[in-house]
Amino acid sequence: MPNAILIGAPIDSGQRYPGCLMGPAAYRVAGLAQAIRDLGHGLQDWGDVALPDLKPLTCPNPAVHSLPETVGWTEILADRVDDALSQNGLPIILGGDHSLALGTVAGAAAFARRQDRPLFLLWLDAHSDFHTPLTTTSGNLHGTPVAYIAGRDGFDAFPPFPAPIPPQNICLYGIRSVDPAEHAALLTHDIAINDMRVLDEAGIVAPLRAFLDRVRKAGGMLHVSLDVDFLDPSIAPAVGTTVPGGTTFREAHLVMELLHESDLVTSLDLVELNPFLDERGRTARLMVDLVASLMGRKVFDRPTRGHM
Ligand code: EXY
Ligand code: MN
Ligand code: MN
Ligand code: MN
Repeated sequence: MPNAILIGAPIDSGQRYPGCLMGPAAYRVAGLAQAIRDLGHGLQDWGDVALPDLKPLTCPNPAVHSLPETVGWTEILADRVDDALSQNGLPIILGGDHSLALGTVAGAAAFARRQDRPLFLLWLDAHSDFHTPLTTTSGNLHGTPVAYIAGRDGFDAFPPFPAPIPPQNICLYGIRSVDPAEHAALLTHDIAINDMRVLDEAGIVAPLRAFLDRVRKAGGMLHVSLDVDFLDPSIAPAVGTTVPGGTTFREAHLVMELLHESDLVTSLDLVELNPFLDERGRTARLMVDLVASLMGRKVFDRPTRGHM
């Protein structure tokens, strides 16, 4: 595995519940860097990204707020993630709300295009985040990254997405909250929608393995975007957008273990942690443990399973 590169993204402008900007500090306090080093990986911490000067930008949808900030974060994070990948690193972005993925995936897409490799996206989230700035009713741009990444219209204020990810290369996993406009748009895109109904029936493993097999066969890069609300609120309360019925502790660890065994992950977002809503740091610590599983922590080291 390449060296991990931590990139702090202290962002809470993509939604209205203050506190996500404390996320990068919480991950550092919870020992993320040491947990990764303890697994034998090299690690650099590039510190927190600073918001560049803002451009005056407006949106036809009056509900949208914080557009100049969100575009600023998008530009700087795209650059940082591209830089980290160009240095042969594994960028791990410490959010910050999910609007940061507008930039991080753009950076991964720019790098993948130069490498002439397809980029795949695994979106671990309660939400589909498939609004555009024109369809969002909350005006919270953390609900829009998947639409930007898939090349939907409505992002005129943003840099053109470097190479939109074909819908077939996008996998939504764990979703259980989709707004009507998102639902209508998803029906016209061939995105793999593994909502909780699918995972309840098929189990947590088979749909993920099928997606990972496609990434491997294509020689693809894989960006994973892990939203705290992917997890059930009973184990991960520190998020402003809790939705009941999320993944359990064991299911979430199994997802991370499968991702490690696949050896396919090339960049990772940790988003929506709001330490102000946490209970004695338990959500931050759980997220650190999940990253450790993704980076190879095991209870018992057995030979790698045949097909992984
Ligand atoms: N769909 C809702 C909205 O657009 O406001 C909720 C979005 C929540 C997004 C969180 C980050 O995953
Ligand atoms: Mn650069
Ligand atoms: Mn999200
Ligand atoms: Mn979410």
